[in-house]
Amino acid sequence: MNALIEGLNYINGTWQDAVSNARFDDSSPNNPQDVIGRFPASTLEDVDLAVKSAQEAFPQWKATPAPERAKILIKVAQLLERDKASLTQEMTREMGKSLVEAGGDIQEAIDMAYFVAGEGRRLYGQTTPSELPNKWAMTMRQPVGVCGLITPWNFPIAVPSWKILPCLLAGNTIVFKPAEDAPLMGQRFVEIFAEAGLPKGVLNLVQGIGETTGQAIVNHPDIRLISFTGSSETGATIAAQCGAQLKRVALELGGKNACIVMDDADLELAAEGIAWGAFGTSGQRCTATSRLLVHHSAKARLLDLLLAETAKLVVGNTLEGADIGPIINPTQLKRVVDYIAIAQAEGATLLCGGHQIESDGYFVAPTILDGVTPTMRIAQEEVFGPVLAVMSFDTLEEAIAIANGVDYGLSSAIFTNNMSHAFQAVEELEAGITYVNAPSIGAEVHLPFGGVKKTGNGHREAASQALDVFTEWKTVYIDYSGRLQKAQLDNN
Ligand code: UN1
Repeated sequence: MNALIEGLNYINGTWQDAVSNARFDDSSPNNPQDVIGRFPASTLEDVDLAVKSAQEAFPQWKATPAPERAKILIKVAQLLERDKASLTQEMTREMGKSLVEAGGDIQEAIDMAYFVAGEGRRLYGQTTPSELPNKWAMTMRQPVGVCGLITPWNFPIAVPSWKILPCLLAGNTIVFKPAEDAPLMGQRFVEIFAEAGLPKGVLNLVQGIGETTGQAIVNHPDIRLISFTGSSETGATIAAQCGAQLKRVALELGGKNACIVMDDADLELAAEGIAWGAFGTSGQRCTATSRLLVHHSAKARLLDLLLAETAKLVVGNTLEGADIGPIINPTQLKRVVDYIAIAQAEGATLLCGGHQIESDGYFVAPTILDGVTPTMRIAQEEVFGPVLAVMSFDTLEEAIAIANGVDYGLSSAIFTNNMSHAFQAVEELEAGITYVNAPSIGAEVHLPFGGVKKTGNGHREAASQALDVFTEWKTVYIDYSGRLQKAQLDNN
């Protein structure tokens, strides 16, 4: 058995316990008897210390040239590469996704670190002609200040990397709270920044529970910006709280992602893609395929193929090599099982799965529900589990209307070999991301990530667009005419 890890906060360059000394347990969803460690249950006092440290570090970090800041990110990438194998094991143990997926999560952060480091030598502003002679006009990016970053457990290194890396590159300082279901990964990530030589106070780690620690961060008057990934319900509360404080807020929230399969599609490819999109990470991705919309005439064959693909998936302890791991905790497990029951009560038919698997961990068999109609709760609400709702249609217009008939708009997919169908879907699907002949999961870090409608509030993560979240635009006018030139006077 591994030794129990006594986790710590990281404030002003020092690893320390919460002021109250309170702690919470972190155990493996593969087997809750496997307790990984105990982490600080931080309160407002700890958040206060972290904010003060971030405030003190800010002027120096802001004044550090961006290419110099970027060098630390390169080092972070190298250290992640060095530690990838051990981090992969720890991630699978802590939050249960398969070893190959955990390795992919860390690789995403490595890719992101190299990509964002390149921005250190770009961070472009614009110059533009002034309307007046002998006057110069330009824009430049500036950091926002102290940022509060609150991240989920399902991508416990990748999603923090989407936020922390561009936030640092832009010259901000940070109070970071990882999810209480994956505190070890948060600590490991911060250890890497410390080893890479990030100056003290620039990145502060405050572990804790969302309702207390997260709330203290959101409501702290000296934090200028909140970036949060999680449920739409929590996101709406955070948005309201930030709104009242006139605080910047970037939200990445839920999804109810549809995959459309046309009768002209490669059905083998579609079946393989849908099984991966729906059941990868046990469906615990905001991009998971949770609705399958299939053309009537392709339905019987596609479902046969899909059931065969699903039957191949090994569900169980991912440390022992299973493809599909556990649900993260008992609360989520109950939610998933309840949704399956609600769907059946509303008239859906179970094609496979539908039950919890008897074992030590929180496992649910991959579940496919047929006969779903667009107004059922299973067709509308995010489950965050390995549950796929199947609906059918006659025309692409009908499919797009069903796909768009939900509150969310993160990812979407269409399988078709007809170019017109593909482009019509790209044009009309109300989603931040559309895949053609690929499942709804698998975003690449150099493209913007985010959604429309209740999936967020209009921001994008990753890619160079992330800089729009973490910078303020400064507009600069330089008048070298030597006289007072009055703009906006009608001299005509
Ligand atoms: C999330 O599920 O919170 O593209 C975001 C994908 C993942 C998404 C991560 N990288 O499926």
